[in-house]
Amino acid sequence: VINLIQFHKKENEMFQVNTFGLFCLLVIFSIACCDTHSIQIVNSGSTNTAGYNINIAAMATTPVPTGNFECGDGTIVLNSQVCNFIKECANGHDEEVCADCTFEQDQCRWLDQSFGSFAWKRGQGFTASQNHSGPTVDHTTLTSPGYYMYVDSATGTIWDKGILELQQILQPSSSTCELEFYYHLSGDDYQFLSVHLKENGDSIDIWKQFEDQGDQWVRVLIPLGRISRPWSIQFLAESGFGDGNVAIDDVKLVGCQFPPQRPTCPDGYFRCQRGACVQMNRVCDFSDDCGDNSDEINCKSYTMCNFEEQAFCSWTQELDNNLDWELNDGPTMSFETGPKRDHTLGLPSGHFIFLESSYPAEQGDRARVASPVFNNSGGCEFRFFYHLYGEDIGALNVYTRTTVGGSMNKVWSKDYEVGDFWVRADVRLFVSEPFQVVLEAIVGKGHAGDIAVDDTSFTPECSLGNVGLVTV
Ligand SMILES: [Ca+2]
Ligand SMILES: [Ca+2]
Ligand SMILES: [Ca+2]
Ligand SMILES: [Ca+2]
Repeated sequence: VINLIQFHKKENEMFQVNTFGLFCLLVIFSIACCDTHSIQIVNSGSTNTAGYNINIAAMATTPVPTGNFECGDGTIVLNSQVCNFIKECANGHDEEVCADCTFEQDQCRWLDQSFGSFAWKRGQGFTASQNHSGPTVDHTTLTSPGYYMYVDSATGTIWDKGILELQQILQPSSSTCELEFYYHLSGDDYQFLSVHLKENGDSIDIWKQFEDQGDQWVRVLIPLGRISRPWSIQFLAESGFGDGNVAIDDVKLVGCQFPPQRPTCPDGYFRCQRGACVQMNRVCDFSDDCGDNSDEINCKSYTMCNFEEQAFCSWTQELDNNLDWELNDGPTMSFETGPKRDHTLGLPSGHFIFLESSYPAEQGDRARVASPVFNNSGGCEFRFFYHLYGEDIGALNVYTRTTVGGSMNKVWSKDYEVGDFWVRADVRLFVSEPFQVVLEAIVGKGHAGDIAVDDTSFTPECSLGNVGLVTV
């Protein structure tokens, strides 16, 4: 039985529902000038002699100016403060409408953008997959009523692309930002799932998988690091030859937030303009650790190179070796090795220096660059970001030297694959005479051994010397 109650009320005038027994209330409303009003349940309901009562009213709301976001508690923030990883709404709502989604209530801000029938859908329990290769439960609840997003190859033809895209622009992230999600990939033949980072029309794949994982949810954690421009994320599924199924669940951005404001900062910490505290060694390292970039403003006493405007800055190629470090942007020429984006910008348009390990390079070949001459006034530190991705990685070494052509002192080394992301290195230098730092990359056993470095910086305790080193 449906009781249709039609009413027309003025602003802020309440409407009362009176009923006995079990009931369900469906409110269909239309209001003139909807953006200035909201329907509100004025009280949560009570029982009296007239039955069960709920008061509903169309309440006038303060209009939200364009370019602003309503927190939902009466306060507003700028649109640019939404998903900037700093809670500006008192209720934190500006950071709750971003990428995170369990898909239990709805699809959050994730929208299917596929062109054909091979499209992402919200599903639960068994999928419609012909051989039931899809999940039977979701990941959030591990039960069949739980929801996930999926694409089924039975609905598409080979190489069809299913695109699931975040409709919310994310603001620049902190350097510890990671993307976590769970995926279910099963079927007879290749079904691809990849994750793409999108920025101003550019799109790069930051993760991909095409191997059958069986009937299980697999966790993925992708280090995103600092991304210095507004960005978004896309999941891309590609249909293979046979019947298969790709599903995702529990998407979450982890550690992307900036440090909270504090009344004072402890010793050894830098006080950001916005009142947050970051460790002193994070100052002037080409990474906005504060969230307002104030740790990257007064850097005159640091010797820094981001390989953007000034190519190699004060790094010079060494001539006593058979290869050169090269300047590059975007992906390197080889598959499954080398960075696809730099560290400074976190984007394909950013630059870095790298060793190309493909032919004609041979195993054991080395490339070296040398820093200017420094004096160490005590506590001198060399910071840089490295990228060691590929199964044939040779070695990345850091040396100090006090003469040219004499012996070198190895102060840092890595000779194995780390992964497809940038990693920070802090090297404390203990040399007391005037010295240079030498960055050396060595070719490994195959072409999948590209080695890259970006964002080098020396702290103010490394003061630039005014004479060269003795050549022996
Ligand atoms: Ca915010
Ligand atoms: Ca779920
Ligand atoms: Ca920093
Ligand atoms: Ca760079």
